[in-house]
Amino acid sequence: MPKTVLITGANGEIGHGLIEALSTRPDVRIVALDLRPLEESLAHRCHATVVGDVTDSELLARLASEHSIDTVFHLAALLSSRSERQPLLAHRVNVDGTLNLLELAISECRTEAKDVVFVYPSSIAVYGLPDLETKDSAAAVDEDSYVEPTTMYGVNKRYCEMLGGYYADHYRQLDAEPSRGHLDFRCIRFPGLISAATIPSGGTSDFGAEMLHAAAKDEPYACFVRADTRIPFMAMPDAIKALLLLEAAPKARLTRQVYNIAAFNPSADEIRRLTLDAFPNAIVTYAPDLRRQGIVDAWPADVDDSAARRDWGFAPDYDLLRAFGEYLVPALGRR
Ligand code: AKB
Repeated sequence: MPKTVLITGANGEIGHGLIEALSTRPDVRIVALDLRPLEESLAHRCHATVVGDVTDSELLARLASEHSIDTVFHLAALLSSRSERQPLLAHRVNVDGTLNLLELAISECRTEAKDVVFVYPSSIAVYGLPDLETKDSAAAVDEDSYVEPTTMYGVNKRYCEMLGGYYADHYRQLDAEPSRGHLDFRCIRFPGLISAATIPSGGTSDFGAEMLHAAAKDEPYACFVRADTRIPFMAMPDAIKALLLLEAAPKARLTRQVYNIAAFNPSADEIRRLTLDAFPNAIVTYAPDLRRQGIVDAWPADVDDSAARRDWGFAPDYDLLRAFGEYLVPALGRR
């Protein structure tokens, strides 16, 4: 029987790559949900496309009645900068929306007596380093250190990590009869992601991608963080690879529900220099936005992803130089 995979936020940065990767698998039927109609290049790859809002529980109930969901990739979210500007909307989408999807998944488990894998993208935004001295001395932060988010987005992501753990391990624990189906919650804390296919919106790690895409379009770019700002980044193909690896991993191999993954952690100026190497006429200046700077200064310079490498074999294909030389610059040149 084909496996039915629900992808929320399907039109987003990660959604594009995930649909392209999953649609090559004959055993997978994709149900794509997004606020906006799916681009035609993606829609024809899906078994069904639904235009709607993850906060609409009636819509989700109808969706669940029409499809027997086996796996959920819940990508829909407002990112960190936009969440700071619209905190109540962020909570509604990032938390209430996730609660709705967890309820949809656990209902599938209980009514069909099957396990549903729920893959959830969290973020380095759950970390809150207290000051730059601590950030510089902390080196690679593991999953259990400095989990003190300072943004609405980071708080949302941390809460939903815990909510997923509740639905997986403790849901309705006072019921007389335990459910025969279980929700299998799996979570990745993503670094900043850089895609050649899409320009991010609403993130605070977006300076990396914005700089490169502006240069490719021969537009000047004023970077909103300092030149020495350093956070973890990853090329989008490795993010997609990680989601698929984690989803497919035997549950017995997993020693935790929430995993860091890492690839490279350049400073903003290292990104600028590689951008200028690729686009010599680019004009990249610095105009730090002290408020947004404060957000990324609280994020770790690097994360420890040894658990992901040990438990489910994650290893990035792209380091910084390969990401630019073999993925970003060639793809942007073609675009
Ligand atoms: C953001 O910048 O808000 C996101 C993230 C780091 O999770 N890209």
